[in-house]
Amino acid sequence: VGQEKINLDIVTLTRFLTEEQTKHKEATGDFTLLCHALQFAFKSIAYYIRRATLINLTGLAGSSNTTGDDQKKLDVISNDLFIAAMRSSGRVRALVSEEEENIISFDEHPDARYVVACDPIDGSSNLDAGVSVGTIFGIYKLPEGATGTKEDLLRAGTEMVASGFTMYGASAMLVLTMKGGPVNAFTLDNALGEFILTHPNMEIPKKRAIYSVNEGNSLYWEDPVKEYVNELKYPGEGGKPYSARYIGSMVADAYRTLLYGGIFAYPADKKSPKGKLRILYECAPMALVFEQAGGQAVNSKMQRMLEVVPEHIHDRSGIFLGSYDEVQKVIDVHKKFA
Ligand code: AHM
Ligand code: MG
Repeated sequence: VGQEKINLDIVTLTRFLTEEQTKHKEATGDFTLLCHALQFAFKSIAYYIRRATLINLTGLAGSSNTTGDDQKKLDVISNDLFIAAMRSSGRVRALVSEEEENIISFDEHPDARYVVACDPIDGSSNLDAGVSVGTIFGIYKLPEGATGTKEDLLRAGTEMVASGFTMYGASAMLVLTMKGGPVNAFTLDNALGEFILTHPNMEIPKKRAIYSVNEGNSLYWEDPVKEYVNELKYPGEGGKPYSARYIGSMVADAYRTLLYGGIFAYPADKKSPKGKLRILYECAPMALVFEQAGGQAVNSKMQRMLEVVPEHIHDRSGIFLGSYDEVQKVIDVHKKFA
């Protein structure tokens, strides 16, 4: 009496992965090992982010990455941690990172069957302010005989075997989905050093009156986007306008959208006709998560995001993702203009 009931049946990520593996008779355990390396990378990055201000890791590294963004010290460290983890897993043949101009091949593991695309720290403009950032990843399996060249990564998101992201927020939250399966989220218990399954079978609410977009770009928006956002803000007689929420970290904005519903958008516009966010390691992995949670994700041409095939590894796209009905509204407004 008066004692808290302690849950003795905790599903750690390790247990979850083991149970998943035994469900698949043909599984070799390679994917499980890759996921173990992933979770170690997330824990390490979370650890450095939490201590950044204390150990002089805030600020710029003095370099810039392929797309010309100034790199923060934590961008560089997280990228190195992520690459080292993928390399040492022995299960990754090649990797694309936002922070690396070229694909990285792990030639020491010629038989590895997976390729990974990642943004080691997404939302880094928020880092020094202690606002949530995240790591985004997409995993592809190599076809027979493929050696993990750039071309092996220039594939539609529909071909991913798994994707997800970790948000480094009040807690580190790992959202993971495997192709054709549910979306599960795990919370890092810092004391145990384990990701614990806290949000099994996530389903995004079908609709919710929240929109998330950098409205400072509205001067450059195309007409359909302007009209769509105006409809949210000025719903007409008796309608209630939407709430705006924009963190400026895709991972954090997406995580909230997944949980509460609503829409997140980074449209292509007159200033950035190809959009800002990258297809391989930002848009496609998120699109898989949102579709498998019951939502939708489309690009600025209203094509299904997962079917877009990039021409180059760092290609960008406009994106709208979120609740099924909210994304449908964007599609419908665009149809009127077509
Ligand atoms: P980054 O990968 O350089 O951090 O940029 C990606 C970030 C996303 O997390 C976020 O959605 C977007 O850029 C915010 O951009 P803006 O500051 O233009 O609103
Ligand atoms: Mg990014």
